[in-house]
Amino acid sequence: MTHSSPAAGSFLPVGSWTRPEAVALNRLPMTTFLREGADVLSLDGPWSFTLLDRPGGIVRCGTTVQVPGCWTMQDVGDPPQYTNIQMPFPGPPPHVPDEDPTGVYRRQVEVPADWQGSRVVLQVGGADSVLYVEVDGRAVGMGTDSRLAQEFELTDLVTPGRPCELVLTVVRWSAASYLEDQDHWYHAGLHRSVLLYRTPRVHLADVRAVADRDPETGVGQLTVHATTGEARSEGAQVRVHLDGAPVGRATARWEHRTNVSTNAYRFTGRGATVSAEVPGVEAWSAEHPRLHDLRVELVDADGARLDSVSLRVGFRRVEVRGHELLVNGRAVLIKGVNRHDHDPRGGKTVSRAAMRRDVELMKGHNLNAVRTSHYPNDPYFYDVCDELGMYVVDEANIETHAYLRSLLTSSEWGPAVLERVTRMALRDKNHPCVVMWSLGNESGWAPVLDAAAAWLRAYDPTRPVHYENGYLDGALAGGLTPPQSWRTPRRETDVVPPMYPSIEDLEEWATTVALPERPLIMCEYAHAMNNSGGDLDRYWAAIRRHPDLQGGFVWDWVDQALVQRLPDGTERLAYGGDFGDTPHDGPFCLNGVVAADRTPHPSLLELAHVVQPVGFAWTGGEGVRLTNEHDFTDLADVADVDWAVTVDGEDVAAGTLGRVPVAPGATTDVRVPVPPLRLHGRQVAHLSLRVGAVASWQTELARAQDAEPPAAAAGPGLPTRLALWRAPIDNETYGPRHAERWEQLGLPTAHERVQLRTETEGARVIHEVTVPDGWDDIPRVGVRLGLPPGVVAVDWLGRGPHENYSDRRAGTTVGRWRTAVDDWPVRYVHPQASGNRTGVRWLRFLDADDRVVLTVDDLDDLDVTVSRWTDEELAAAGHLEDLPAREHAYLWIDARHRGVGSGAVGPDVSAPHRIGPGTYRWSYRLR
Ligand code: IPT
Repeated sequence: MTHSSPAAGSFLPVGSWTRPEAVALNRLPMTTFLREGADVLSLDGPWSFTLLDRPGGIVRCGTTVQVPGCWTMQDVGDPPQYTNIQMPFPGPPPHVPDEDPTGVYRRQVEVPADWQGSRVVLQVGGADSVLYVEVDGRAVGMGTDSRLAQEFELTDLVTPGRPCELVLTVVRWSAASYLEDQDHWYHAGLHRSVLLYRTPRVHLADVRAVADRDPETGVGQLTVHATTGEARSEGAQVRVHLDGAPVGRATARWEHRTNVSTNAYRFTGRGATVSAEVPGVEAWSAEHPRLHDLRVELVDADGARLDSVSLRVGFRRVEVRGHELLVNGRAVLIKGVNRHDHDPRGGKTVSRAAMRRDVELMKGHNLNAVRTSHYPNDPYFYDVCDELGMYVVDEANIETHAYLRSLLTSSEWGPAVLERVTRMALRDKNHPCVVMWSLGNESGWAPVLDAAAAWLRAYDPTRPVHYENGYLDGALAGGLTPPQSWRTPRRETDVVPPMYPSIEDLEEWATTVALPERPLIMCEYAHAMNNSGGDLDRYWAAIRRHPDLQGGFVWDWVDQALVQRLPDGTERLAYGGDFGDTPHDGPFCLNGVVAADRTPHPSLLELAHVVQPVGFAWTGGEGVRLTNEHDFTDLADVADVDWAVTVDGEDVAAGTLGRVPVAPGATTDVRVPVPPLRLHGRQVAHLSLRVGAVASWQTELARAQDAEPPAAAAGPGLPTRLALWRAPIDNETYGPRHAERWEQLGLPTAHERVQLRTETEGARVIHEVTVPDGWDDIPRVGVRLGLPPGVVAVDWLGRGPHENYSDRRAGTTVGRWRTAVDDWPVRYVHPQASGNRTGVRWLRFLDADDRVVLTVDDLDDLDVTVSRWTDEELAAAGHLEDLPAREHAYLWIDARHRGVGSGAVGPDVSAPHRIGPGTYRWSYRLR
């Protein structure tokens, strides 16, 4: 290595960032991080920062930035860039642009005086994408892989009690970027914490704890491998305590001896292994995340303590048996989401509080699994998953999407692949939450992936291996189509993890194709781009019907919108291209079931309902069958089962069945004491059941058979206009190009050509329209009315309270709801049609004094939208702030309204939720 003077900013072996095989130099082996308290010196906070236009180039900006933090989010003149499949810069690999923003971080650091005699290590939590380290102008090392910590030993470079200068240089674009071609924002900088830590010279370098538990007998088997570091200490012992009690000890082995046969045949490596049986140990699961404290000590021959570390373990067993993934012997259903580290202000820097909130929100919405798409997430996230209970598929930071079929077949990328996979496993091995290792995403197939899978299986036989592209072999090699193409998964994956399969393909797989020895778990499905998430109920009906389907991970958890400050000082939520980033992929980064600020989207509320762990079915009369889908929890331990009867949304009776014992996986029949009902006119009665916050259900009990209620006074005759179009949702713009087709059919102006026949009978308004032949699959058949001025709130009876569509309404109930007009639509970052409500029977529009301005009733379970914006305005807007502020609002009453599907990437709206040619007739009363 060469180094320039510190004043020049950094040492960088020329061109090393452009070499795929230059993975790391002088970097320490990955271990589980075990130090805390006074042994750690945080270097988080402000650092002096210089941005160069390229490594060793000219200064573009000198300032102070926060660590951890992406410099792309700190106004230094180098914004983030969003691309999906395409690389953010031109290739071919390993070409790296000459102009290559390079950040030089500097800081005075004083190692505490009482660290004298200790070993001192620098840990850089995350550097995007290549890191170079120097201390007082002396080159220390370098390394790649933006999503794992890198450690360098500084013991001989620093003097405790005396300041030194630490310089961390980060190069933004590198050969490594080709391995990090994920669909996300490209940021740059030190996005995770930086710290120094100390250990004794003779120390515990790493601990690997395997905590197995036999689900039949409840007997735990604890095996602790402690690796000892550095110098030699004859007769030293490793001692292990579980929850404070000693469970075993073993003598540590140290160095290779001079005797060859001892070395060759007996010495298995430095350290010690302690094993112990733990009878009757409580299991860890996502439902009961029971953790135990493990303390590992290194003591010398005289019993004096040399070193001591603590960690938490959970006893559980994960295995693939036949076509099932078993956790503690149960084929758990994977109710998962894909998660990127994303914060709307921090980019890849996510606070601990935000990570905890993510897991709490997931748990609160009945989810039990996360795939860390598509790289190891922040280490704290796994601590929270251990503690709160989530099954994690831990994915290595490998995606070569733009060069999927070719890149990894070149040998120069091999070392990086092995480093990324092995270092992830070495970091996360002790987390009970990690149930599978994943080799990465969309990187084709190459022998080095087989090698990586082989390494994982040898190192850690306790977890299956997952690889998304591994199931695609039949498609890539043999030209087969799903589900036949899933039949020949490569050996590197232990599960079949298809992406965005149709329900029909899943059913066919389960009934005619399925492999007897590999579970099917969808690694991505139900692409939740803005207004999306149709047919989730049908996916889950199929999953529950077929033991060959075991759930999956929705794409994805959070909208990757970023807060952008505009020149006038206001802020907006930005997507690809908004920062002048080119190339870019526009709003394709907005696929979250929660908004960037973690407000749940209606798709999450639907998901929470369809995966709820309690099933209900009407068995006739007063009978309801309860199914307990928990794997390890009796229903009686969850909450009371409460019931309520409503008539047109008003409660008429309610009660509780108290705690109902139902064993995990079992069903039981209960009787609900429904009172006799007398219904009139068009009244409808519903029965609802609820089990705490976990699950709810509603069914229609009865409908009145009487004549219509008497007609009221004549309506105000608001101007109405035919509506056959809606502002296309992203699922209609991307994927199937309905938006274009509708434009060609002239749907936005169809009211000028297609006749709407309207009759009135007293207050009743009756519409009829004939949708011409050939107008297949249009978004709606309805009318748009202008509402009187002064309307600020809506009170209605129908499905709610949140937005719902015919293919995404399982998570709603029929009831009486109220909302502000402004809150009726959903503020998707990329404006589009939103806010539909199905099954509407009446609406009342209220002014600021709560006076009823207009009543629209006698709707026959129609689809209704209320909005201050027209479809034309929504379709023309790129961002929310492009929409006009308006006093008055519009009301759409539709005979039919198209579903949402998930067609941007995945199945389009299914047949029952499409609208075609024919004559439609619908009516309502205006008062
Ligand atoms: C798939 C990717 O794995 C994911 O990262 C994301 O890009 C998602 O789809 C789309 O939003 S790739 C796609 C080609 C199926």
